[in-house]
Amino acid sequence: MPMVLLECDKDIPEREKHIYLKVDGEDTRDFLPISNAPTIPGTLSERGCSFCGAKLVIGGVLKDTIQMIHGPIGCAYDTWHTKRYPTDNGHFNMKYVWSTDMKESHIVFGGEKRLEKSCHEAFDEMPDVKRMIIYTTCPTALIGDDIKAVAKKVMQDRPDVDIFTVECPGFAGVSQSKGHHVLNIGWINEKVGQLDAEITSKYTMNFIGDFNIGGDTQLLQKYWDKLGIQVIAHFTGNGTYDDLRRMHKAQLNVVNCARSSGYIANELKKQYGIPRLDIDSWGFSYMAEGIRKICAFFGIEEKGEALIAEEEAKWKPQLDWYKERLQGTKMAIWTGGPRLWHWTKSVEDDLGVQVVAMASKFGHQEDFEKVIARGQTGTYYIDDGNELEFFEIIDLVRPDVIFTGPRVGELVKKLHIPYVNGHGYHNGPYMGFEGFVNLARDMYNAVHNPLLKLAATDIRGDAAAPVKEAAE
Ligand code: CFM
Repeated sequence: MPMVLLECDKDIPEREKHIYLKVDGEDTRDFLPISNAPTIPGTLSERGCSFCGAKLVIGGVLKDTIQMIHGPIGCAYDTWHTKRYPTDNGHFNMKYVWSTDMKESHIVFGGEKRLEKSCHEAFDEMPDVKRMIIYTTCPTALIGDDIKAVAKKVMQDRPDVDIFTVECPGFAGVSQSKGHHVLNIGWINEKVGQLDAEITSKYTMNFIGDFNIGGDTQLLQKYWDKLGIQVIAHFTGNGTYDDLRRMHKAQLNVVNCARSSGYIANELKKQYGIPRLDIDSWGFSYMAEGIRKICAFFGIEEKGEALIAEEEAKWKPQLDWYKERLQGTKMAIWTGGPRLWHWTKSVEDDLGVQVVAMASKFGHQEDFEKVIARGQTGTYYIDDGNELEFFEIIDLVRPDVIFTGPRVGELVKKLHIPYVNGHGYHNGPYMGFEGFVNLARDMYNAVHNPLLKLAATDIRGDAAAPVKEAAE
């Protein structure tokens, strides 16, 4: 029976439908874990809210845009400085946060005036910045503040600015996934098609679903430059607001994160007839396959082969050094969703690593279909996992390293299991050829860190004695 009821879940047996163990001979189509469903009361979810999916994941990556969060100050805190998406203009996006700082009286009497004032204050304070995204949050959505009307008024008062609004309060959906969707659809319908693009190459594309985590976008950009492909817009790594208004000008949409950004690629196809091509950007085999697919589209296969050969010659020896030493390492991946299917086979093929457990916070059915197809038998696949389940799974599969966020990572460290930041990376970038060597290096450093043994030493009682004696 591939669905698993863990010991810790006996009081919330509904969790059984969310945990799957891949076994030989089962047809996965009959046993897909439930996903993208409301969190079951009683389980302590690791999910983020829908506002976070729009602001922290997609909009906040832009390098030239004021991110105005219309809500209490707390809504701004966790969307500031907690993500690592650098930019080539001095990381403007990571240095500042803007909030209307709503207090009780504003909730009672309405916050539109306050929002209008805050918009002007922000533009006055930063006269070089002319673009803004305004987000609603739970309280301002509940009191019905009309942020679109405020944005319109501010744009009338300041003809040189442009403002986009995202009406996706935290409660809008079951997880951050809803925020991705709202931002994607709002942007294509309200902003794409507004500006013309200067075309400098015969080959043009948008790169969709790269958020420049640890410099991923900038690393891959070197490949596109070498291939002579002009990237009209990055959605949204190291991207600008205005480039995203030009997305309709590209010949091809290349999608990395299908979960957060597949929606806009689909709409670009529907509304503008631009084809969509999905690739995996992590791992040597996948990256080479992605470059081949893109080059085949443009008819520049030879250039693609030359680039792959050059990169492999440069980085493969280092990858192989790590592969030799990481063979058989047992890894768990507990992130949002897509990285499960992007990584499970690439670490297996390129590093000889075995993935033994995977947990997704907000993946949909299609993400589980992909990951279960690519993953191994004997592996656990969990939707919306919680802390107790993580501990129990650790006992069952004994991973050597866990790729997850700092929240869960700090917990597993106490069990003397090393973690690598699977969201923001330890020392990225991780995409592309060079990036995958970085990932291998961080995994190697984590698994072989001698401090782990020291941390596991029980210093109560006799074990502490020699140190004490030596000090005397
Ligand atoms: Fe896409 Fe992302 Fe991810 Fe994501 Fe995320 Fe992320 Fe993630 Mo953290 S856009 S779905 S909402 S690849 S922030 S950069 S790492 S959970 S698997």
